[in-house]
Amino acid sequence: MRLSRYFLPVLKETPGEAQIVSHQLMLRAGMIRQTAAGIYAFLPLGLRVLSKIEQIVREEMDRAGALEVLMPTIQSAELWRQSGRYEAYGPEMLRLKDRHDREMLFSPTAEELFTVIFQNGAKSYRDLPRNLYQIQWKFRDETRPRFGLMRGREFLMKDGYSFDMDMAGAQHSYNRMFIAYMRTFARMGLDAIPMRADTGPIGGDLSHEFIVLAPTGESDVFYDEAWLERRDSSDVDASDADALAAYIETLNKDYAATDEKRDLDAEAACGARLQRSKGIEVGQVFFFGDKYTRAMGVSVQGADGTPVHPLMGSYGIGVSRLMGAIIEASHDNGGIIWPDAVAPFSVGLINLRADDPECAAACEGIYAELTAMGVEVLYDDRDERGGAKFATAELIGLPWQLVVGPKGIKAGVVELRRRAGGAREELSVETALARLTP
Ligand code: P5A
Repeated sequence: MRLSRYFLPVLKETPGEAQIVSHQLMLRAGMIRQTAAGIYAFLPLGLRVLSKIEQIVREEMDRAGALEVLMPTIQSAELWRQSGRYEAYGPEMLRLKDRHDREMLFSPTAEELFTVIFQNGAKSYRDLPRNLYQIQWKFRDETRPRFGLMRGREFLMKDGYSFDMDMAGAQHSYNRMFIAYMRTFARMGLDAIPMRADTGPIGGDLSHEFIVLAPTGESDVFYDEAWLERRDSSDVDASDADALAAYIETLNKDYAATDEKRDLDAEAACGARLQRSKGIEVGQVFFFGDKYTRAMGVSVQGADGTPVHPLMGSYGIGVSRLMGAIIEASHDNGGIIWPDAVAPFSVGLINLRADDPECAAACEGIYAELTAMGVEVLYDDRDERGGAKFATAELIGLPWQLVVGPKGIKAGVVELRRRAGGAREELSVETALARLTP
């Protein structure tokens, strides 16, 4: 992509409306714009990141055996009356009427809809277990939308729902999502700690929130610092139910809880290892048994012929919130530092002298070659001073900067810079290209 033809409205000044660094940087880097309180438009650079995050979530869900679907955002009030949540949800639910005066709503979550859709395709125990998910916009009329994408009113969520015949199966489904979440966040360069959590309007009695520690987070959290050393979940075999359960049990041996689930005895046992922090909730998993299947009269035929209400769990990831959380975790004074896995482009190619024919020709060659190799390049071909180009490159935070100047080109070298850490190297064009191609 050539920057001269891109849509990248960067801002020099920090917008006054933004209180936290991720919101400030997303506005300054031309990724998003607010269109109403808590509602955002995604511009090309922001959309690329959102799609990368989505894709990682999708790959890990698919790997864990979940099946992707897409449900409508607008749902009928009737559906929600069946579970009793239409009245219970309160003012956070955006309610609408169609031209026939029928009551509708913009989905804040989708337990009811997935429950009836599941019933549609599952009649007997042979049709279970199943796990269905979607990546879809949600609307919650939050009292205090704030911090940009962190607490929006319209936001992108991955929501998944599992259906099992018995407790052992349901626990295994929960565990599979648990481990898939650990992997998902790790791939994005985030340390997310699973913490015992309250269930709120979703219901049930077992729940974990996945929390990224950050001073700007909205949740108060308490944990044993031993947690910070537990990261690697790559070698557990998720298809082996007992091995997975044992792994999660050791994982949860150390104390970690949100405000509402504090356990003072467990905290005393942590002694000096107890930490208190703020955190960003990037995901939450719930087990609520037959709460919805029973309320909505959904059942399948068991092995002995009697009808059974399947046991359900639901699993959410804040896809758009993650964009903010990643920036909170990875930035410096100059701007964003994208982890490779979610970077909007991997290389920023910087032409220091767009008016120098030799320099421009070298850049065109490099651009063509990288593109042909499948490397995502944003080529700064604008007629601007080097200083302005460097400032933009730092701000938008692509993992690599490849700097091409007239002096270097005469000597046959270019400069390769790593955004994280700032290491610089002068290399021949060939070596630089070899470094950047997979
Ligand atoms: C789980 C999936 C649920 O809604 N039902 C379906 C369950 N869980 S949840 O915790 O309420 O939301 C899931 C994740 O969505 C993100 N999130 C938000 N992101 C941005 N703005 C908001 N206002 C917002 N509300 C929730 C969080 O990451 C949460 O973990």
